[in-house]
Amino acid sequence: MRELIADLRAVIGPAHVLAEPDVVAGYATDWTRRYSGVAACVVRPASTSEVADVIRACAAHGAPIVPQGGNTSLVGGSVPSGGSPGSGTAAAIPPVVLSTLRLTDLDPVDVRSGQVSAGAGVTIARLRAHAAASGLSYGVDLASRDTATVGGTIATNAGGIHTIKYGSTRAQVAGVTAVLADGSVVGDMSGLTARATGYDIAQLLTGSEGTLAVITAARLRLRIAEPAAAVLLARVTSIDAAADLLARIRAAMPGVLAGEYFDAAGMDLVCRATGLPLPPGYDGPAADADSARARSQVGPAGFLLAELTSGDAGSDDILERLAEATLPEETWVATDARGMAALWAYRQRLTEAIATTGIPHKIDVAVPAGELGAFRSELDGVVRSGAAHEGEPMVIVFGHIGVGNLHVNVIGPDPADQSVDAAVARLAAAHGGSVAAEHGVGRAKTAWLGLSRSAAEIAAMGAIKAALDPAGLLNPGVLLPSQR
Ligand code: 2HG
Ligand code: ZN
Repeated sequence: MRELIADLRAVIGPAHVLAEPDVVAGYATDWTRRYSGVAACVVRPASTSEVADVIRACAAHGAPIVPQGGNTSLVGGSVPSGGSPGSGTAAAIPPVVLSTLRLTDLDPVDVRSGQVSAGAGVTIARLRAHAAASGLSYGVDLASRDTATVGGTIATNAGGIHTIKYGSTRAQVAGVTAVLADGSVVGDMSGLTARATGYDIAQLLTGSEGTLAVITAARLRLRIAEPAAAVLLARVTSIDAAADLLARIRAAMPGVLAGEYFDAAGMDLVCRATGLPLPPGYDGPAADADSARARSQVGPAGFLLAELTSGDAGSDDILERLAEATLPEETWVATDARGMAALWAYRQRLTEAIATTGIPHKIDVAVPAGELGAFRSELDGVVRSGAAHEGEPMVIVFGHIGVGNLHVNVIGPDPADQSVDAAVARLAAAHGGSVAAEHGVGRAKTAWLGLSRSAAEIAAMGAIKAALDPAGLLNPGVLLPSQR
């Protein structure tokens, strides 16, 4: 291992090979603290050619490589294995974490093509601000925007709050530059849409979770900016009522930028944990953890949040059109920036609020629109029977209901016990859903891939992996069961 570190220092300079155990441990632990592992060191290359040099050096020593962007993965996809749930087989040499955070080049926006070239380490917030300065917008936005990176969001095909309008990251990717396991550089940053020259490597790498190559830069499509003109928050009696209300709003409005759902238990928790004021007139969060937990067992009521764009119409027109959607009695609408941010805060601070209660089980699934109600009503029972634990677990469901993407958060069961995660994944699959929606498969869900993909598809993915990374060096144990 000492020789590996010396070789890495020789190729990218000693300052960018971090080997102090405390520092390495920080990179080897994920945001939830549920997944952590062992790494030989952390490397921070600053260019595609340095990434290639690092990969060649690692390959020469047989050292696995774990690519890492902002380390906001919630499924253990950006940290090495080592005893956490779903960890891969340990290799002889611990993996090297390859941080992309110094790949920060951001070209001027190409207004003619409506595209921009960005380094893998550029954050989504920086990219969005850069596009906005040219009157354009990047179609992906998510709560972790200040930390999540271009490379990481492509690797996981991240979704976020605007998927209902612009699609997931896949729809924004016009090209990438990437380094393969043998150190060769592939990709096409021309951004040409009219191009039919064989396999589309950028699309193959989108959602490949660092298992086929390390993405170092991307050519991204931008959209004409459609600023939010109103945000609506409505109390609904069930998740089905939320989906129906969203459908009515979509029929009545020119543009829906976001359609989000969260359980009433989530409103309780977010207000209690962050001190946010309640929406005026709402009958208040449960005063203590026990009543919040009790409310979470019922799980019938929740909130729909919709973000709307006006097209050419002004906000008066939006309010008139909203009236056509027959809104519930308890509905709050904001048309000024501050009011809109205040309504969004209930939804966007949920992850942070849940993190204050301990280490949650986070199960990101997709469920067909027609199955949302059945899935939600069976969920609490499935969670209760799915894990051995003391006391009642707290279940909070929220997510991007406009695309059927739900984040099931369960607090209570031991973080090391995966039975509750498996039970929820099986429930989603039983309702025709997907075991992974926008967070990726990571280390957490490799065992359940077969619930959403056929044996032939998994074999085809394995064949692609074996062809591009025969030694299994890139992110072993993530997405596909480890070959090592
Ligand atoms: C969100 O939609 C993120 O806010 C995080 O995908 C989801 O914390 C989660 O479970
Ligand atoms: Zn999400």
